[in-house]
Amino acid sequence: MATPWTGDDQEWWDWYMTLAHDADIAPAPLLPGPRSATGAVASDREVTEALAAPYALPDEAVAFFGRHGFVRLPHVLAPAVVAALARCADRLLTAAHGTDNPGRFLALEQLWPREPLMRSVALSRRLGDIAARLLGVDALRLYHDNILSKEPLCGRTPWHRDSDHYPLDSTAVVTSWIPLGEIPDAMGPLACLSRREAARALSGLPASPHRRSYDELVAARLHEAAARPVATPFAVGEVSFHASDCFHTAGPNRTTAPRRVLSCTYYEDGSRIVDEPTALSGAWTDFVPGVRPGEVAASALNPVVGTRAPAS
Ligand SMILES: O=C(O)CCC(=O)C(=O)O
Repeated sequence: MATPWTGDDQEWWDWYMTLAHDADIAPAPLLPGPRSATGAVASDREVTEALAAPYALPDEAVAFFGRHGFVRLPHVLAPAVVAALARCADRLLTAAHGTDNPGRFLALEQLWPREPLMRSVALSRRLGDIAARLLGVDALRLYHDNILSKEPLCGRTPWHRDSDHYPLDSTAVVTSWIPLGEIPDAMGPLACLSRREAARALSGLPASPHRRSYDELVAARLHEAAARPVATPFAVGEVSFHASDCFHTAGPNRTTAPRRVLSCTYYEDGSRIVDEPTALSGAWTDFVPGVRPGEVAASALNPVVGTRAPAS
């Protein structure tokens, strides 16, 4: 794993998803996906304004994140904003991959430099400030943005924590997970394990998150300890944030509709690229271009997007 990844980001995800030890799921019967939204769709200007507006983040949510390493926040986005983002994601995914991708996990990254609506999300003051307050740091930079589409029949996302993936020397790293519609159980909602449960069940794991046996071992240890992640369905507008030490997985998509989310990762300003990024860091040089191992991660593609001070 010491060798860097040489493929592109989609090739990385294609490989990564094979690390789920029970990746294959029975082909049928698939359940119908949630009913498509029929309400209003926000205009581009409305999306940008909504994503620039402050969110009233309760102190209890910050405390919950500190204790557990993740938090789910309700009503971060209005349904009309979600509908507009879902429409944009659909257009981009269809242009890149067509419409028939059973069993695949599709990822599009670094969209914000070229797509105005994706820029509203990636550079969102609302989301960036939430992330900075959750981590308790003064300023956060963007690592990358993503559209993630778990297509019908795609299996589990392997158990992992992001600190094994990002080539950053900081523990102050957080990722948003923004559903582009309702995500019922059968679609594979993100499932986060609390820090307490991870400490109880997973201490001393071998450092081999690049192997299928790692996912299997995590699942077996959790089963043995009767430790369970929070894996409940997501409502429209709800957004989850997870810290880089949060163990997480997601179930298979057993529905006829793709499970789609936007996701942005942020890190504390001043963080550096580690000395030896591994293949688990995937196409990291696309996200921090021109920055070499050991240097401060602050390229032109890593703007400061969140501060702890409440937005005025
Ligand atoms: O969407 C998924 O299934 C996995 C996402 C993930 O691992 C992450 O956002 O860190």
